[in-house]
Amino acid sequence: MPRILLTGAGGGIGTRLRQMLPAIYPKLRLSDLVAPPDLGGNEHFMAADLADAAQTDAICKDIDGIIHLGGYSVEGPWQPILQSNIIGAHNLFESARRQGVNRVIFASSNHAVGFYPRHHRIGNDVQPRPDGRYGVSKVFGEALGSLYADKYGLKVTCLRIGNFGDQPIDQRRLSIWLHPDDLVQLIRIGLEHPAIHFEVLYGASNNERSWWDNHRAHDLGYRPQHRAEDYRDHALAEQAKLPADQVADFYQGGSFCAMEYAGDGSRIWS
Ligand code: 15L
Repeated sequence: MPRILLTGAGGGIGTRLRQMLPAIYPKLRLSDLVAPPDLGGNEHFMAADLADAAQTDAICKDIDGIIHLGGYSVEGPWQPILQSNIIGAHNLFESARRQGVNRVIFASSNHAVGFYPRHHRIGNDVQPRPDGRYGVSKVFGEALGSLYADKYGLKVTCLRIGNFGDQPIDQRRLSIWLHPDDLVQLIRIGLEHPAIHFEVLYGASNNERSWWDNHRAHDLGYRPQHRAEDYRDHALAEQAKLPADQVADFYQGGSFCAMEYAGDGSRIWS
């Protein structure tokens, strides 16, 4: 029975996975900067600051597989992203190597490729086009995963997560939505599939409007159970309440692309 570490256990995705994973992986260790306030007596929690290598060593001890959600999860200032997502991701992979962890799932993001236009369908082999400092940190994490797979033999799966939740919340999310059940399916592939060496998969449900070619996930057995179009009317009604934005509406990364945007706007019409 594999011993699994879930970092970022107090975040939005982590909180949901805390409910879903124990049935599949009973030996689950949770970690975050501070314990979730509703921590149950049957849950195993270890606090850790990812920027501190001694602390990441401690949480990785006696672990077979890591689901690494921990870190700064949106666009923001450089310093916290540097500490949590750059230094923190390096510490995590390094501790995984030192402690003999076998597999790592790295929670990457659609924002690693957010500056691809929406009309451009992309696979998992395109050049990165991050849409902010957060996106750059996700590109860095994917690069670390590749290095630790090739050089040190870790089995690494990077999930470029779209938008996680029970339903798509606007038009953009109809293309990138990821239902919790489908994320669990992808996690199981990363932690259990015998063919994993280094993979980049898109964390997306069965979305008719997807901008991503996720055939590699399909080849590994991924069969998403949830359809974004089932929520189309609600998502489009929510979209109608939002102001139009030429940059955000053109690029896959949406509002992350529009933040601080001072680029060549003529590219949008070319
Ligand atoms: C992400 O990577 C963020 O963590 C999440 O909060 C959403 O903003 C999501 O991307 C998205 O693009 O909708």
